[in-house]
Amino acid sequence: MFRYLTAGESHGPALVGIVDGLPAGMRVDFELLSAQMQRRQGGHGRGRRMQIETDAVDFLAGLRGGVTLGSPLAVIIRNKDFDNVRALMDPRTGSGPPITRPRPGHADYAGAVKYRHRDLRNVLERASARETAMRVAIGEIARQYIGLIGISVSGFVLQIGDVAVAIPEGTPSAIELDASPVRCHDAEASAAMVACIDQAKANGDTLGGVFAVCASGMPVGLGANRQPFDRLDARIAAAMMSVQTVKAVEVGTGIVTGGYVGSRSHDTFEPGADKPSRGSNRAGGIEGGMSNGQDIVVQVRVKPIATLMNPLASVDLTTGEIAKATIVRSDVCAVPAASIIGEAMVCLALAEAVSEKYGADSVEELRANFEASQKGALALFAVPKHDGPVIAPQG
Ligand code: EPS
Repeated sequence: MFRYLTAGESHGPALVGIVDGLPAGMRVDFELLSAQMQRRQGGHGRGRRMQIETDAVDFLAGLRGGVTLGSPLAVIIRNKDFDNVRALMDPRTGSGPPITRPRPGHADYAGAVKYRHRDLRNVLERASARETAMRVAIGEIARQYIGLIGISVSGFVLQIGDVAVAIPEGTPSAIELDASPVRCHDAEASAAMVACIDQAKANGDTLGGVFAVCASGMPVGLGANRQPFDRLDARIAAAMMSVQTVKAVEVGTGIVTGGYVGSRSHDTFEPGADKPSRGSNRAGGIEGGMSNGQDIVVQVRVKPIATLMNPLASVDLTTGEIAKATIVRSDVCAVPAASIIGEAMVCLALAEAVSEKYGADSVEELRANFEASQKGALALFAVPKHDGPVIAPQG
């Protein structure tokens, strides 16, 4: 089974990832990997840290000659900023003055109490979104894996602050998205989003927003309705909620259909050439916790970053007295980066589901399992052609 773990502090020596369950014989495209790493580092509104880091991905195990061996993949991204803060962060000798004024909205307070840390740095280092660099690295590996059976995944920005665009009909192209400083397909909205970020920066404030992730080329039947967390929508929602700053996930048109009648909420079946087609995709590609063959469409809402240059009220935990929250170097807006991280999380969730359904030790076996499954699904619908709608048997 495909599974993964990550480790690493924001200003520690490195981020580390382990991916287990990839089939042998998969050629890794390193150019696509670096392009994705650069996309995560970009986007208008990022802070100075991104001028220090280059997020080069190295492999320590699981690959030979650029091809997976079937053994666990070990991945490392060194933090260049570690050289600037070695005295503070060295795993053997690191120490420094404690941070004691928790930022509202950050992990600082809950983490300090949970782990009994008196220095909030011991919490914020792992809570920082720096670790998402590793998620994007292993998410790109997952994308290349699910790409073997024709699935593609794209994330893009729909809203920053109060500047919003409607979700487009089709998926915007990578060229369109790379051309936008905020990864939004609409040029006019992109310019307004940039202005909104600049204004927030001038105010010492931060911004959140909304991004979408679409997966196309989906086979029917990824995920399962056997147990609660076998469900694909539950897993994708959990994967998205695991990203720092994410506060809400919508599958398909879930938010608005909550206020609709049933006749306006579902996707009708229509007769098709070799299988039924659908009148719409309100379900966002998932019914009963299983992919239904339509594109998976998820919209994700991201809160503004918790570190404000004009900080909110807090309490100094060492004195119990009122104080301004700690200011540390940070970003003004990371929604464009979050859209790339969201892509990675969908790729990772789908990789788990793909390995469950078509599980294979080699790419060859994966392809054979996938083709057999597709053939079997089509055979199921090899019914005599007629003009009316396809009627499912009752009961
Ligand atoms: C982050 C704070 C900032 C961001 C960081 C997330 O880091 P620093 O304190 O080093 O300036 O830049 O994001 C990254 C480092 C990254 O690679 O995305 C936080 O507190 O969450």
